[in-house]
Amino acid sequence: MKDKILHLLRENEKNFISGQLISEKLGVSRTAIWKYMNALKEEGYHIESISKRGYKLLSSPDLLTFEEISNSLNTKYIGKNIMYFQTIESTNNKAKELANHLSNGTVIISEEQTLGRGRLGRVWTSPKYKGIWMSIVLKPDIDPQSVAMVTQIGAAAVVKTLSELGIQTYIKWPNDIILNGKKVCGILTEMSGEINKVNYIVMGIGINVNIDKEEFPEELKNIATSLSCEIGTKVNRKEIVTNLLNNFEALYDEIIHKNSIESSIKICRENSILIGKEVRIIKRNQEHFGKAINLSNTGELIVQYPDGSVEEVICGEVSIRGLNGNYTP
Ligand code: BT5
Repeated sequence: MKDKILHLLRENEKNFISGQLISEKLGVSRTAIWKYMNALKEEGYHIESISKRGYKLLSSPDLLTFEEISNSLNTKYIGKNIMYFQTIESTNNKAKELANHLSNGTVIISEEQTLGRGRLGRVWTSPKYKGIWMSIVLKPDIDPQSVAMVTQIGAAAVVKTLSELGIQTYIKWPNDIILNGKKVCGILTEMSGEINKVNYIVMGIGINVNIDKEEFPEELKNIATSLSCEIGTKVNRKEIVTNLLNNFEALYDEIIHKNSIESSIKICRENSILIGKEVRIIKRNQEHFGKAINLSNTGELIVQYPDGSVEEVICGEVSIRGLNGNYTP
């Protein structure tokens, strides 16, 4: 019911709509409407109410609900179904739990995660209302070997979205987005499938939007940042989510319709922090040293080793060699 009331307020934005009219349209009593209005105000909606004139929506809070996001979404299937939580253990966990019953493109989003995860079971810090913690459920008809490409599509969509807001970020292959030398976003792509069939993919994206410097746990203070920390002002999360979903669908459609991720790879190459750098790669607990020379058309990192041999690396943990010769994460 709250959603319906909000919808009516939005349709009449800048005008008053009377309690009587809302009550007739929605078939509920005026007292009930008054209660819903109070609940909306508590959620942060700024609603003016004047007796005999009714209600007027003045501003909406920066919540990531379907109502708030769907307004500016121009996708065909990504985000057409949004499951919104105030708090959750992990949006990836929830997505995996429900994936078999969810439609392609469903987005699970939460204001907070209590057990947010990175790769290999690492912890992902996800404080309430301060970031974007969401997972997209995808059901593509592609080979399981191609699933890693989805991470590159996600990374490209994040970088494109932030650059459209005037924020230049870089991709540290395969799944980190870097702003002014620190990690501002991470992507965790998981899948369920058989040898030659993908049942579903869950792509989790975490973006630090309005986290203050002091709010990061001690161990992250030197390696993590948020958009607001770097820009100096609060950033509207809704706008990022809608733009990101719009951009993601456009890039993802390419793999579905053309079996290519050319547009994403172009963005990943142009904004790579690794290409041209001396790197250390850890794969299955083994260290390899070389130079990152390019990304392949399917998103592998092309590395040249000191003996001249070249390898297309599918996954791994990469660090860059600094001026002092040390490798920083
Ligand atoms: C990642 O893993 O970067 C993937 C992060 C994915 C998070 C999203 S949020 C929505 C969805 N639901 C989930 O439960 N997860 C996904 P990895 O490359 O393994 O990096 C993890 C490392 O990043 C940690 O070990 C920390 O060092 C660091 N880290 C943790 N929280 C961070 C944060 N908020 N910002 C920047 N770095 C962080």
